[in-house]
This record gives sequence, structure tokens and C-alpha cells, in this order.
Amino acid sequence: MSEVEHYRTCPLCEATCGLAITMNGDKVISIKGDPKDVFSKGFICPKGTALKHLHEDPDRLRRPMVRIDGELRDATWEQAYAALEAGLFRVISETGKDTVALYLGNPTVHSLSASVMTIALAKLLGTRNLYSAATVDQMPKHVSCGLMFGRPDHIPVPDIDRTDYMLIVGANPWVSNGSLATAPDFKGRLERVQQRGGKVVVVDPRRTETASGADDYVPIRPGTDALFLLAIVNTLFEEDLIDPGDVADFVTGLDDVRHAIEGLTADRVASVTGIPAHTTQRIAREIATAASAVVYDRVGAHQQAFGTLTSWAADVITTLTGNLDRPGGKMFALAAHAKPDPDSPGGRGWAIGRFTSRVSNRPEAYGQLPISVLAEEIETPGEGQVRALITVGGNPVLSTPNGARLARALESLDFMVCVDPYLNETTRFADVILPPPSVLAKHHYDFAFYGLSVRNIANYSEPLADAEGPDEWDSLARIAAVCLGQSGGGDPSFVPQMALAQMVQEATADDGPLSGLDPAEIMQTLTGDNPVVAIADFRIRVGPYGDLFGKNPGGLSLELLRQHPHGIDLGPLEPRLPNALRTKSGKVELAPQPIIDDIPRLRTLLDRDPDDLVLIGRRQLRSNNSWMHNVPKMIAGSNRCTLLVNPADAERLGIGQGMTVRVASRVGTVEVEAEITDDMMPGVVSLPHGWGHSEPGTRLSVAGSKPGVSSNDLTDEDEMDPLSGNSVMNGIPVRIEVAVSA
Ligand SMILES: Nc1nc2c(c(=O)[nH]1)N[C@H]1C(S)=C(S)[C@@H](COP(=O)(O)OP(=O)(O)OC[C@H]3O[C@@H](n4cnc5c(=O)[nH]c(N)nc54)[C@H](O)[C@@H]3O)O[C@H]1N2
Ligand SMILES: Nc1nc2c(c(=O)[nH]1)N[C@H]1C(S)=C(S)[C@@H](COP(=O)(O)OP(=O)(O)OC[C@H]3O[C@@H](n4cnc5c(=O)[nH]c(N)nc54)[C@H](O)[C@@H]3O)O[C@H]1N2
Ligand code: SF4
Ligand SMILES: [Mo]
Repeated sequence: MSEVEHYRTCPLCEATCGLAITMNGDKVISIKGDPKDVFSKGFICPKGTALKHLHEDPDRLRRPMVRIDGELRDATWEQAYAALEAGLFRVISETGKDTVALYLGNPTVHSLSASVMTIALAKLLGTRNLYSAATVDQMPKHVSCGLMFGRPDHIPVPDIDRTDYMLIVGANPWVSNGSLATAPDFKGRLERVQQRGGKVVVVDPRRTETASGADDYVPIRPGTDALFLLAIVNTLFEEDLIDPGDVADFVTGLDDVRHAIEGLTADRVASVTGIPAHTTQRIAREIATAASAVVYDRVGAHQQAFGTLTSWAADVITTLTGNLDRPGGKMFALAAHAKPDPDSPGGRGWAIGRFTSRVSNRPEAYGQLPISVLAEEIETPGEGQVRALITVGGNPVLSTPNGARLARALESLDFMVCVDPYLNETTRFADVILPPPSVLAKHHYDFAFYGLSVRNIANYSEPLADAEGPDEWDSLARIAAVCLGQSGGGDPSFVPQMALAQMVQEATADDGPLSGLDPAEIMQTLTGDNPVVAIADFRIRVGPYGDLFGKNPGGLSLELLRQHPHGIDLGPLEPRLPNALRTKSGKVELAPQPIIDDIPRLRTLLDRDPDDLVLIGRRQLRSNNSWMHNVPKMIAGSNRCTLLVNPADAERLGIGQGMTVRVASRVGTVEVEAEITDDMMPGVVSLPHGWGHSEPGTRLSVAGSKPGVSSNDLTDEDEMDPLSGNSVMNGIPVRIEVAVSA
């Protein structure tokens, strides 16, 4: 065999970098950044190269596992299908679909097969117990955007390549490579803002890597960002700096905003946020007077008790300063697979709280319940008690608050099936594990992240290696088939075919983009052995740049993308308002009632005594949430699962560098090595999440050699943002003492 270079989009984070992968047969020789990629232009991070090791990892499951006589064992696919059918069907027929919970983890949205098929699965299962990693992540953004713009997936992204001013609140893109802003080489793009004469300001309780490269670093007390951002809004009002610019004609609610936030001034909030009033006022003026500016808010701003208010406030500032939907501000991407905007704005609007959780009456958002209530829904007897769980690409035992309680709950389930390539802290409770093939054996087109991209890009990747088992869509379609009362062992392709047929019907209707074309003929053209790829092809062809099956000659199709292995650049973002607005008023609704109604709760922060010590998280370049620590390169070197402590706190608590400390919260205690650094603001400590690989019954030989502790043994499942149901993962009150060795 000879060596061949292939090109592929990295699916490991939101940046969608192009990789150049040299293979010899099924063996990976090397992975480098693809200099010809139209978007990433050669950029790559350590996780990208680690794909080789993930592909080769002997612990990665190639065959299913099935619980036999109480023990998870390697099994055949047929055994797994039989166990799936028996276990899942029994729960559905005895107690109903609502007693089956579905949890969709982060890699689900990074996989073409999973992102397409989990939509069909959720629909066919039709359970109220739908959960995902979104409620430990960005749900506040969906809620504020759903209420302001009428659709929860209409999320404006920073136009980083053209902006003159970037206020970064609760994000560390030098390490994370960006989120809700698909921008390979985020660091390089930020440096170019500065080279153009622009300014980058970081607001964070830790002087992060990104902060170290910024023009200005502003420390903030965790969980107080909504106060800080609304004080900026108040400054804009006070100093007559409001000018929504081109969107002025389609914005409503300005006066309601002004009224609702009265008194939350830069002076009033300063003692709570820790940010001097003059700094807040200066930043307000800088944003208002910059040629263009953007407030970029991410997980640190969202994983907090006022996550929705914070997310909303960021976009209110953007709108009031004329930076919504204009170059250099926050704009809406238009992905190749998106539905083109109609000719006029308006729609049905969007709402939260259409139903609530059974045990503690928490409202749904985006059709999902907060992941933090899953444990109580499993533990609490009564009608509707969750008895079965399907997880797809998730590790909630390490990734969600009070993971230890969730682990105990999972153990009590009647049935659990996981679509996951590892036997880890969560999947060890499964009755059946169906592993997806190696990433390199999958088709890829980024359904999730091209809609959040800072340029409009399309890129399609073919599999480079042979799959060791059925594709991920196949396993998910089988689970869906069982939910429909069909056999787990039959041909599952009817599930995606059904979804495709419905899309074709809609598009060929009289008012559809393909009106006049024959649905049967279209179905026939979309051949191929992979129905998920057919769905991607269809959506791209009816999308805003599509060939419309001949109606728009030269337009996009999967075939055209195949001919462009380095991707196709569809250009910089373009204004989409007002037609993209789906609110009832057809306008940007600046003051949605549920948000305005939450402001009195925010005001209570003003009079609350601050906690003595609070915990926040941090991401690391060589981690990917909880699941890449089984790659030796990712955990090499000294212990990274350390607690960062400010020197003043360390002195007060008698903590020396490298000492083991005991950290306790309402829900749990961990022992961890202390690392003293003045990068932390006083009163705040930081522990990374995704560690804690010492649980028994896993198959993670490398990760187990440097287990660390799970920060989610400290985060509290009772603490959440009431509007979005998003967990609070930052600002957790903790007590710390030097651990006394036994
Ligand atoms: N290498 C690597 N890359 C990743 C990941 C990974 O695990 N490793 N995870 C991926 C995922 S799933 C996501 S969602 C993205 C997230 O991408 P980012 O949003 O950039 O996430 P973080 O790097 O955690 O940055 C959050 C920042 O918020 C700060 N913070 C904490 N509490 C507060 C607060 O109350 N207020 C303010 N203003 N700041 C606060 C933290 O100190 C931290 O610096 O990263 C993705 N990329
Ligand atoms: N304390 C604290 N906790 C946090 C965060 C924080 O900042 N602080 N961040 C939160 C955020 S932003 C997120 S997104 C969540 C993530 O939460 P989760 O999605 O629950 O957890 P991950 O660690 O991403 O686990 C991914 C799982 O997917 C599997 N997997 C990998 N590739 C594939 C694939 O191709 N297909 C399938 N089917 N499975 C695959 C892995 O084996 C692993 O089991 O964690 C959250 N938890
Ligand atoms: S930045 Fe993200 S997409 Fe790019 S190589 Fe790293 S993990 Fe992959
Ligand atoms: Mo995330």
C-alpha cells in the first residue's frame, strides 16, 4: 500500500478546522493542519492531531457490550440488538414512553449521523424526559435569542474578522478555540483585531490565557455579569449613547428595558461585581463609539444563576449600539443547509415552559428539561418515574452537577442503552453499549456549527478508514425502531428514509422551493448507501446556495462539495434582518416578558452578602470535556487537575504550593493539589471539569493512570437559572482546608 493524503474537517470542537491526514491503508501516518482549507488555512490544535490516537486507541470499543448475569461483556451486534429490543420495549410497553429518558451529549452535535438521527429519535420516542448537554452549556443563549428573535437557533455570532472592539465575557477562546462562534484560529483572529488597531477586553474571574493577550483585563465576581452588563446599558441610556443604527426600525421594547433596569447603575453594582464604576462606564463609551463592536458572551456567562439575563444583556448592548446585524458587530450566519429567509419577517414567536418536570416542576426550554433534574426523576417513585435511559455521546456522571448522585440513580434503572465509543464513568451502568465507528470512518458535514460560523462555509468529508461496525445512524435508527414497536434486528433504514420523504414532500409542495418537481424522482436521485448523507445532500441542495435540483444550475450540492475537498467559502456574513426575525411582532423584541420578570430576582444580588470562597471551572488545551484523557499525549506531563488559589486566600487558609487540600460544597468533597497563582482573583478558586477517572468498572487504562477528581462532585444540582434550566457550574460556594493525611 502507499501513502495517500486526505482532507477532512475536524469534528472535535466548534472550530471546524481542515485536517490533512496521511494514511497508509487504514493506518494513520500523520495529521496536520490543511494549509489549503478555505477557513482554517492550516491551523490545528493538539486535539486535532490526537484523532490519530483516538482512532488507534485499543480501549475504544469496536464491538457492542451487553450486560449478561449482571456484568457488562463484549458481545455480538445480534446479541446487542436482541438485548436492546427486549429491554427498551419492556419499559415502553409497561410504563410508557415518558418513562424513557433521552440524554444527548456534546459529541452528538459534532457527528453528522448523530445530529441528524437524534432529531428523528427524539421525535419518534416522544418522551417529555428529553435532556442534553445544552443545559450545562448554552441554553440561556437559546432562550434569550428565542425570545428576542423568535427562534432559539437564531444566534448572532461575533463578526470577529471585521470588528473593531471585542468585549469577551466568560470565554477563553485561546484554549477552547471558541464556542457559539465557529472561527478556526480564534487566537489569530483576535490578534488581527488588535493589529487592525482594534481593542480586545476580557472580563473573567481568572486572568486567562485570552486575558493575557488582551488589551484590557477586567476581573469580575462570578455570577454577577448580568449586573455588569446592565450597568453598561444604563450608562448608554444616561449618556445618550443609544443608536441602534440600521435595525432601529425593527426594534421594540427600548423603553421597557430602560424602565426595568432603573437603578442598576455602574455605581450601584460596583461593590457586587468588583468592577469600579469608572471602568464599566469607560467600556460602555468604548463600545458605543467604536466603529464597530461586539459583546461576546460564552459559558462562563451562561453557566450561572442569571445565565439568561446575562445572555440577553449582551445582545441588548449589541443592539442598542447599532452593532446587531452589521459587519463588525454580531451577525447571523446562513449555512448551506439552512432554510433561506422568507420575504418578510414575523412568525409564531417562541415560548418556554410549555410543560414542567414531574418532581420539582421545572419548566422546559427548547423541548428539554434541565439535566440537573434527571437524577430526581429517576429516584422519585410515582407515575411517570424514569425507568430507562438512552444516552448518545454523553458522560453526565462527570459532566453534570452532583455526578455522584446521578451515578447512584443510573444504577437503579431498569434499562440503559448508550451509543458511545467508550466504557466510561457513565456507560458502565449500561445494559447495552452500541459503539459508533472511529471518527475517521464517518462521513462529516457540520450541521451544527456552520450555522454559528463567522464566515459562511461548506465542507464535506468522506470516510478515510473502514468502519469496524455499523455506522452511528444505524444504531440510533434501531433504537428509534424499537420505540416504534419494531424489531431491533431488522433493517433500520426506514427511519431516516421516513424523515427524508417528509422533507421532500414539504419542499415539493406548491409553496416549497422545489414546487413543480416530482418527489419520487428526487428521492431516486438521492441514492447512496448512507441515508444520512442523502439527507445532508438534500438539505444543501434546497438551501440558500443550493442547485435546487436543476432549478439553480451551478448551485451547491454534495457532489460539488466532493470536488472541493478544502471546502467552499460562501463569503463573509451578510445582514439578514428583518426577514430572519420570527417573533410575533416581526421585530427584535428587546424586552421579552419572562426576562423582564426575572430582573427583580437579579436585584436581590445587590443586598446579598458575598460568599467567602467560590469555585469556577477552567478548560485546558489538552482536554475535551471528560473524554479525551485516554490519549497518552493528552495527559502527559505534570498533574493538571489542580485547584488554582489566589496567594492571599492561600495565606489566609495556610495553603502552600502543591499541598493537598480538601474542597467541600453542599453536595460533596474532593481532595486536590493546590496551585497558588495571582491569576485568580481573591475569593475565587478554579478546578477543571472532566477529570475523576478512578471509578471502577471502566475501560480507560490511560485516563485511569492520572484520574484527577471530578469538579462536578462539588457543583450543586439544585442551583440553576430558572428561565433556561441551565445548571450553575460557576460561583459554587466552597470551604477549603488543608487535607490532613491519614
Ligand atoms: N481544549 C478544549 N477546548 C474546548 C473544550 C474543552 O474541554 N477543551 N470544550 C468545548 C466546549 S463543550 C465548549 S462549550 C467550549 C466553551 O468555550 P469557552 O466559553 O471559551 O469556555 P471556557 O474556556 O471554559 O471559558 C469560560 C471562562 O469563563 C470564566 N468564568 C467562570 N465564571 C465566570 C463568571 O461568572 N463570569 C465571567 N465573566 N467569567 C466566568 C472562566 O474563568 C473561563 O475563563 O469549549 C470547547 N472547546
Ligand atoms: N463543572 C463543569 N462542568 C461542565 C462544564 C464546565 O464548564 N464546568 N462544561 C459543560 C459543557 S459546555 C458541556 S458541552 C458538557 C459535556 O457533557 P457531555 O456531553 O455529557 O460529556 P463529554 O465529556 O463531552 O462526553 C462525551 C461522551 O461522548 C462520547 N463520544 C465521543 N465521540 C463520540 C461519537 O462520535 N459518537 C458518540 N455517540 N459518542 C461519542 C465519549 O466517549 C463520552 O462518553 O460538560 C459540561 N460540564
Ligand atoms: S481547534 Fe477544534 S476543530 Fe480545530 S483542530 Fe482543534 S479540536 Fe479540531
Ligand atoms: Mo459545551
